[in-house]
Amino acid sequence: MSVYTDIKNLKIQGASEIGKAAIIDLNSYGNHLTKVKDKKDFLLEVEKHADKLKSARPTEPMLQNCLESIMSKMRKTRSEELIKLQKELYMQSKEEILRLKTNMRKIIEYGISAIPANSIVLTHCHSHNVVNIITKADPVKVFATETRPRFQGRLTAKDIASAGIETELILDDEVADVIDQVDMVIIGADAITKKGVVNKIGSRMVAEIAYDHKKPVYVAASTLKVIDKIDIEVRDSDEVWKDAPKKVKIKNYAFDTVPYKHIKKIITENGLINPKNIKF
Ligand code: RUB
Repeated sequence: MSVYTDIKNLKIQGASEIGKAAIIDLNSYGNHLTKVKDKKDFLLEVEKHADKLKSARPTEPMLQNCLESIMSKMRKTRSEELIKLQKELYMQSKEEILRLKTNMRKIIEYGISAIPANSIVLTHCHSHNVVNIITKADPVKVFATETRPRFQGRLTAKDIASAGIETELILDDEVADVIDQVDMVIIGADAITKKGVVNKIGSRMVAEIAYDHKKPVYVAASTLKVIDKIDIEVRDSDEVWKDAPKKVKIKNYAFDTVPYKHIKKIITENGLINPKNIKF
């Protein structure tokens, strides 16, 4: 299986992991090219591979931004020989990975400061930023939604329980029933857009319920996810109901948009930001 297929099939999931896996794969692809004629040929092949990786999840700005950042530098390279071009691709990929790691480390630090001692936290889906924050902040209890239809919430529950934190997996439909028990909601993001934060389908419902019950909603995300707007990914209806009767229509949106009204702060690598201050 290729990294492209693993991203497309959600074997690799979560914006940050997708970005990281794509960068590593782009570097590996370029470094295994032996039969290219010249510099132009090398750059063309690498660009084609970057485009293929981007198309695995076209609505993931972090994936697009990371690969674009590498390619924009590669296009300007003065290196001519294959070995030097490959070295440069390696250096640019390494730099991009370091940027992702540094951003996540800072998001974790700021995120920990947003979770008061003895808190009960609710989260939705599986965000690597959120899991890292929660496991280090060590709240007294975490509610994790199961996150239909692909159940990424099970990954979250598993990670948090393994860190020794009391964890309760709940049905997505159960959020309203437990919200009064929680102190705060913290979710990740796939995109930070002008209209709001785009994250796993159901995030909007979770945020609206929290808002109605006066519980703060925090979003943990790198500013590498900032983009004017994106189309919401529509996935195969089989994920929802495999042998559904033909007359039953199913629209399987992967994400929804949480309006800023429902978000208290966005935890970024630059600190806790008021959504109004995001620069597009
Ligand atoms: C995962 C999801 C995560 C964000 C943020 O969706 O919505 O909350 O990607 O993740 P999917 P991270 O499973 O469809 O990829 O904090 O890891 O970047």
